[in-house]
Amino acid sequence: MLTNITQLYSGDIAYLRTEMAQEDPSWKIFFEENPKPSHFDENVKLVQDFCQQAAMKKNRVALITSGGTTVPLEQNTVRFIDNFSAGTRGSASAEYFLEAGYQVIFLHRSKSLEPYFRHLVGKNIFEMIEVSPGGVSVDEKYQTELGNLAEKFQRQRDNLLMISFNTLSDYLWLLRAIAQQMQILGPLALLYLAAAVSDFYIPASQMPCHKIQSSGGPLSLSLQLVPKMLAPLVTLWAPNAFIISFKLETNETLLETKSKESLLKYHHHVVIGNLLHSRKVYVVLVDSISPNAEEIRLSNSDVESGVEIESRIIENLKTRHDQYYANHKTG
Ligand code: 9Z3
Repeated sequence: MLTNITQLYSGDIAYLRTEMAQEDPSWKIFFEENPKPSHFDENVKLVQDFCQQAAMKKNRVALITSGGTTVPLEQNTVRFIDNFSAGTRGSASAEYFLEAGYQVIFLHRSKSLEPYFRHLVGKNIFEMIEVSPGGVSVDEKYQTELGNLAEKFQRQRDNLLMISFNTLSDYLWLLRAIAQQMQILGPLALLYLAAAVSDFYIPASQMPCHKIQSSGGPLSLSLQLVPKMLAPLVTLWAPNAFIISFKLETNETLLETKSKESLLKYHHHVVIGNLLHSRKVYVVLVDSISPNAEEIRLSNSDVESGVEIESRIIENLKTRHDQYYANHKTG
C-alpha cells in the first residue's frame, strides 16, 4: 500500500513538473523572438536519420554539447560576448563515449576542439610530412602517432555526427531539435551537456543592425536573462533520456551545494561539478540517489602517464546509464 502511495506521489510530481514547464512562457518566447540558425532544417534531417538508424540497431546515442556560446552585440556581428570553453571536455569525452560503444552527436562551437583532430592542434602539419620526388609520405617520427589516430577516426567515422553552432540562440535551437529527435531512442539516449552556455543575452529585437559606433561614447549594455532550458529539456524534449549536466564554479566552497541545487531544481540524473582551475584533474558527481557526492580525482602519476579525467567520467557514467536502462525496461 505504501509503495502505491509513493508511486502515485512521485508520478504526481513528475506530472506537475511537466505542466509547469509547459506553462512557463519564457522558453517559448525565446524561440519566438530569436530566429532559427541557417542550415537548421538540413541539420535536423541529418540528426533524424542518424537517430532512426541507431534506434533500429538498438544502439546507444550520446549527445555531447561542447564549447562556449557567443552572444552577439550587433545583428551584423562585429562584436560578441563569449563563454569560456576550449572544447577539451567535450571532444575528449566524445572519443571515450565512442570507445564505450555509443554513437555520438557532437554539438560543438564551430572551430573549437573536435574528437581525434584535437590531438593535432598546435602541431605543424608540414613538419609531419615528407615530400620527395616519389610523392608525399608521413615522416617516420610521426608514423605511429598519426597512424593510430587515423585508424581510430576511420573506425568511428560513421558513429560520429558533427553539428556546429556559434551563438547562444543557434545552440538552443539545435539542442531542442536534437533532443526531440532523440526521443525515438527512449532510454538508449544520453545527453551530456558540457558546453559553456551563457546566462545572459540580447534578444534579436533589441540588437542594433549595424556595428555600434564608438562616436556614440561609452557603451552600456543591458542583457536579459536566458530562460532556464533544462526544465523543458528534462520534462518535455527528452523525458526518457539519461541526462547529465555540468556545473562550473570558481569558488570551491560553492561547488557541491550549487551542483545539488541544480539537480533538485531540474530533476535530471547527474550533475558534474567542476572548478575552473582544477577541471582537468578533479570533478564531483551528484545524483538524487546517493546522499554523498562521488569524487573523481587524477593523481600526479595518472597525469604523468597521460590519463585524461574524461576516461574516468565516461566509465562512471556508462555504469550509471546501464542501471538506468535496466530500470527503465523493467519499470
Ligand atoms: C563545464 O563546466 C565544462 O566542464 C567546461 C569545460 C566548460 C569547464 P573546456 O571545454 O571546459 O575543457 O575548456 N561546462 C558547463 C558550463 C556551464 O555553462 N554550466 C552552467 C552553469 O555552470 C549550467 S548548465 O551554470
